[in-house]
Amino acid sequence: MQIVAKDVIAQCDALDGVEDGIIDNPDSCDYRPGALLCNKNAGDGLCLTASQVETVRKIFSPLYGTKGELLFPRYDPGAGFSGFAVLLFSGNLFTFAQDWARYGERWKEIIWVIGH
Ligand SMILES: [Ca+2]
Repeated sequence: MQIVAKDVIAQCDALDGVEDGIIDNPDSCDYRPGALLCNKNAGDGLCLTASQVETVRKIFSPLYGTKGELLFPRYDPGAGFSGFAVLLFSGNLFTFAQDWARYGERWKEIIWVIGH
């Protein structure tokens, strides 16, 4: 994801008037990852496949539900890809959400027993 982070900065850093490696107003950044697409001139793996470019495009695009409702605005350009992003983009459910789905009914029983 480092290649994407660098490209985001390259495209959007100067939009706030200062080239300092920080995107002060992510809403002004309409990041487009297409320039990272591998072609015959890309040599050292510093490019993305078409599928990866599409995934990155989706990460930086709003997510809408089946009825057109906004589910998630988008990942802010310049937010980086460590820490919380690892949880978001790992392909796995959050641990808490996963545990809630797995043990939620059991927790209700435990809470009921404690309360009575
Ligand atoms: Ca800046």
